[in-house]
Amino acid sequence: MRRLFVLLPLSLLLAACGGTSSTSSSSAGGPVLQTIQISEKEYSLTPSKITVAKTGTYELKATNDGTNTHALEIEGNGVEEKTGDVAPGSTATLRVNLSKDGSYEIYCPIDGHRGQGMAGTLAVGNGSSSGGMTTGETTTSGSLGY
Ligand SMILES: [Cu+2]
Repeated sequence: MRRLFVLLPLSLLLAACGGTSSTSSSSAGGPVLQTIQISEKEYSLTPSKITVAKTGTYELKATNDGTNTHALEIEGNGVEEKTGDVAPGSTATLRVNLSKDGSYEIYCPIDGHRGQGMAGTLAVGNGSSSGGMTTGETTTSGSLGY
């Protein structure tokens, strides 16, 4: 028995829901989508605002460009991972699976450095992702006092 698959021009559909076509699933330990370089020094992270388009596995490559020991931690949406101490001039790589859209905090967990400015955000999705839901447009239903 044979079945004829009629391939319709699906480009519109795929554009609308492009999430599920890939054969390599994005479960834990999937391929690294992007390595993000972060420079650490007293007392800042550069860049401090990072945006990536979609969920998945990322590597945060923290380079200590300062003169004190630093480290890097990411936290949010159920994720909490951090590097060990990173000596001045050294680099540490943190591999994280960011499986949810949203905002994650990145910061140096050492000795109050976070409060002194070694903090930033990593946003996943940002409404511009091709897969997943668009969270930008919320219909305000029921206007008050009509
Ligand atoms: Cu630090």
